[in-house]
Amino acid sequence: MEKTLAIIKPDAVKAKNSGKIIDRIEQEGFEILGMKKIHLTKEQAEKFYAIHKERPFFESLVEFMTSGHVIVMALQKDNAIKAWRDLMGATDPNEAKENTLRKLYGSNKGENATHGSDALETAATEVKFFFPELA
Ligand code: FUP
Repeated sequence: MEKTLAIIKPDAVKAKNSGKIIDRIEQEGFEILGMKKIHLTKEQAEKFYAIHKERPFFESLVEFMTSGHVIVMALQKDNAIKAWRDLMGATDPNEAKENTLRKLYGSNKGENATHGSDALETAATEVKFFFPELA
């Protein structure tokens, strides 16, 4: 069984879409190993997204991710990393498939409702970042 890190981003929490997203996670057969609602500090967001440090959108990404509460979750399922990314849909909600979370609840490439780890190594790092007890 694989683990991945999922985040319900500030736009979706503010819009009161987190319940619907968590329901979908359970319906799709993920086990929620850990879950907490937190307000990221600037330092946490910068560290979490350090890989994007040189990208032009880094500053707005950090600002957005610290603009309100997020819900972070450690999810488990067979092929959890791909399964969660498939359920989220493409980064840009306008390009995401019908019925994916980003299509349903995202607004644009920045405010796109959810985050998911993109590979085994990043999933391990990201789960440990928020849930060291599960690593
Ligand atoms: P994803 O793995 O689908 O979350 O996409 P990326 O790793 O490419 O991007 C990570 C996050 O950076 C996105 F979720 C939102 C932000 N981003 C922007 O704000 N603008 C962009 O043009 C691309 C990404």
